[in-house]
Order: sequence, then structure tokens, then C-alpha cells
Amino acid sequence: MGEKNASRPPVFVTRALIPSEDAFMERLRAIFSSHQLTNQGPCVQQLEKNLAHMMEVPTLSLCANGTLALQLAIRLLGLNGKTVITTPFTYVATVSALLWEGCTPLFADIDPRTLCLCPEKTERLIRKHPETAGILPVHVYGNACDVAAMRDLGQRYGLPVLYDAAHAFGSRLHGKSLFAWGDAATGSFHATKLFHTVEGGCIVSPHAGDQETLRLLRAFGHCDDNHIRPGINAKMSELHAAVGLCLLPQLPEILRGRAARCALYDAVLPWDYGLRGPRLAPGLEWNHAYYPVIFPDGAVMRAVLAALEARDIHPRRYFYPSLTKLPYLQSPSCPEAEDVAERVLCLPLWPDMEEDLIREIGATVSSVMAGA
Ligand code: T4K
Repeated sequence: MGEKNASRPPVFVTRALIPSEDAFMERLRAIFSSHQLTNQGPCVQQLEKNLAHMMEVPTLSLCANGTLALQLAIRLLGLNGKTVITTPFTYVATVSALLWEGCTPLFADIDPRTLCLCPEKTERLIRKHPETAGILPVHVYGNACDVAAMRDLGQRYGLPVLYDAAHAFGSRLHGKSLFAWGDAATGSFHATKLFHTVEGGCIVSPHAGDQETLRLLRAFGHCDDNHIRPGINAKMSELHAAVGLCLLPQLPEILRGRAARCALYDAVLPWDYGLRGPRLAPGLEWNHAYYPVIFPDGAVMRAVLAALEARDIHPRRYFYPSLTKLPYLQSPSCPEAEDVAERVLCLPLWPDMEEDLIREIGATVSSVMAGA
């Protein structure tokens, strides 16, 4: 153990999908010959239509990235400047979007089984903070939050529920896209995501009229000479949308490839040593967005990480630290999130990842666990 394999390049947590060069060049030539490179061009419109159709949602608005998608959705729901309850177990973008919109984030702890925001702890925090104006749960790793409990909370306290669905593209709950839940849901199409536009994001809302508002918000707030509200520049370019149009037809193959690799991890990892994964929501067709493994304690996780890194294999500590520990926020502790953040690792995963690599990772983890 501990030997770098000189015959292969380093292994990272994921490997971005590359569109077929021919398909992309064809789209690029069309874009260049039209001279329309951005500002709600035909590729963006087509991708919006294709994604909305595929996800069976009334409308979908593309934007420049998943962070701006959150910021636009916060504005859409009128939450800017207000107190919003969210989860500490997520990528930092969830909370930085709130901070950039002048919100006060409050962290409720997670359910340690699903790793998503806990509805009971959220309700306790709402009662303690009657100034709460909204709830921002995250479908972590593409697992589903308890959407029924969150909807119930939203209705009982009159609070909009905005889902950060950055990991959830391709996940379906009871046959419906995870983006179909909530007062709005936002996605990320960053290069590291299972489907991407290099940089990109989207906002889905159940109200068709919101698309017009989002079109204004993401493009300076005006329509020709008619200035309606303050906006920002969060538009997606035609080149980015073209990458998405090339990759989208591969989605079924992408999901199958990821599921098969996760099944192989399931088979080769030494679960008897107390490893576990998040408990998936009942009724979920999971997109296998990540392959998180929770180790018995932080010391074992760090030993596994060191052994893999010695082989030039680089899993990631998604999501460490718990956001309650951010140095620029003062937050009470959330023990469940802090505990999981100390001992979770996301193993490398992409749809055509070599099976031998997964076996090598399994054997490395097994040998560390056997000696621990
Ligand atoms: N909400 C949640 C819950 C999120 O997880 C995220 C983003 C957002 C909101 C915000 O969405 P965006 O504004 O990003 O659209 C990555 C991604 O940059 C970020 O999108 C993602 N979540 C987060 C979980 O992970 P890093 O800093 O870990 O990425 P990086 O550059 O270390 O890349 C990881 C590996 O991916 C590399 O080692 C190799 C591979 N890779 C990376 C890039 C950039 C490629 O193969 N090609 C590439 O171009 O943040």
C-alpha cells in the first residue's frame, strides 16, 4: 500500500464530461455565423425548453452559475435582507448566497441519517426566531429532503421554501423531478456536476409568471428602454448553453454509468467495519451525484484519506467544515452536522470511471480499516 501508480494520471473526485467535438463544433459554427454570443440567444432558449420538458416543470430559467441562481431565487421570493433558516451541512455557496443578499442565516441541524435539514429542529428554530422569513434546505448529494414535512412547515408558518437543488439534477422523488418541490428550486450546472454547461445554473418555480421576473432580474432589470426593477447580470452565454445542448442527450447513459459505479463501490467497500452512507429518502430514484462514505471517526477517515492520497487518489471532504464553524459567522453549534463533517469523504466518481480504479480504492480502504 502507499505506492503511486506511475502508469496512470492522478485521480480526482470527479472528471468533467467533455461533449463530442463534432457536435460542439457544429453548434459553435452556428453561433459564430449568427454573431449572437449571449443575451438570451437561441441556444439558451432551446436548453431552457429541453430541460423544462425533461424535468416536467412549467418553466426553467438558466443563469450564469448555481450561486447566482440562489441569489436570484432569494430575490424572487422576497427573502433578501431577511432571516432564513438553512443547513450547515452543504457547500459554502448556499450560505454565501444568503449573505450576499443581506440575509441573516440561521442554522438548524441535520437529520444524521439523511444528512438533510431536520424538519423538527427547523420548527424549533422558527419558534425561537419569529422573524424567520423563509427556509432554504439542500438536497445534499442528490438525496431528497423530507419535502412533505418542509411543505407542511412552510404552510403552517407562512414561509416560502427554497430548495438548493445544486446536486439534485436527475434525481426523482415519487416519479417527479426533485426540482418540482418548493416555492422555487435552484440548480448548478458547474463542470463538476453530473450534467453541466461548464458554468451555469437554473431556477425552477411552479409559477409560470416567475420566468418573466427572472428574465428581468438576471439581465439588468430592463426590457429595451423600459426599466422595471434593479437587476444584475447573471445571464448564460450561448457557448455555455451549447455545451449543455450537446451533453443533455447523454443523460440516461450518464445516470446509468454512475449507478453502475456506485453499485461496484457498494460491493467492494468493507461495510462491516462500521462505514455507512446517507439513508436515501423512500421513493427516491437517486442520481448518484456523489459517493459519500461516513467513517466511524475522524481519525480513521484521515488515515483512509492519507492512504488514498499516497496513491495519488484524491477524494474530497465534501462537506467540511460544518458551516457553523465558518470564521466569519457566529453560530450556535449543530452537533450532528459537525460530527458528520469530521468523518465523511466523497470518493472519486464519474460515469465511465475505470472499474479497476474502484477496486483499487476499495482495497485501499479495506486495508486501512483492517489495520485500524
Ligand atoms: N449549492 C450547493 C449545494 C453546491 O454544492 C454548489 C456548488 C452551489 C450551490 C453553487 O453552484 P455553482 O455556483 O458552483 O454553480 C466544486 C464546484 O466548483 C462547485 O460547483 C460545487 N458545488 C462544489 C461541491 O464542488 P471545488 O472547489 O471542490 O472544485 P474543484 O475545482 O476542486 O474540482 C473538483 C474536481 O473536479 C477537480 O479535482 C477535478 C475535477 N474538475 C474540476 C474542474 C473545475 C474537472 O474535471 N474539470 C474542471 O473544469 O468546488
